[in-house]
Amino acid sequence: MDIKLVQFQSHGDDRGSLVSLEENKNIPFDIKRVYYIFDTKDKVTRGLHAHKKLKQLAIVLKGSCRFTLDDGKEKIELLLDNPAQGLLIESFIWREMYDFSEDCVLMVLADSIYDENDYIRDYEEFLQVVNNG
Ligand code: T46
Repeated sequence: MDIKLVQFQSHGDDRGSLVSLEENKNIPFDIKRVYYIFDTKDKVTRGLHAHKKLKQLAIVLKGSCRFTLDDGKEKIELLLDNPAQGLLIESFIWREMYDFSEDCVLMVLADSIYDENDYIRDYEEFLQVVNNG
């Protein structure tokens, strides 16, 4: 599946920790957009879509949440709970995010500005596209 967990270097000392993100270095694309999800209510599932072109990298800055990732052939479940770790998600991966802790702050770096036409929000349509080209 076209996803990857990226481990960032954490610069730690007796004051605490610092992670630096640089486009086309530890972030493998031009960063065109940053958004973050927080204050997520109990039992909420977000996502429920795939992207046609968009590449993104998700980092949980605080707290934790779970991702289910699905390329139409297999499904992977992941817990994100480490701010020094990023989840790289390529296009044509169906994603669902759930089990957000109350304090979860999920930041996402994207390689393109927001475009609703890039979303596939219907799971049957997603399966058709990935399985029949
Ligand atoms: C993704 C997952 C991980 C904007 O106006 N600009 C933006 O950049 C984004 C991302 C969203 N919006 C608006 C569109 C909706 O009215 O914010 C509202 C909530 O967006 P959405 O329902 O798409 O949020 P999620 O959490 O289901 O999905 C988001 C991203 O949209 C998506 O690309 O991969 O996070």
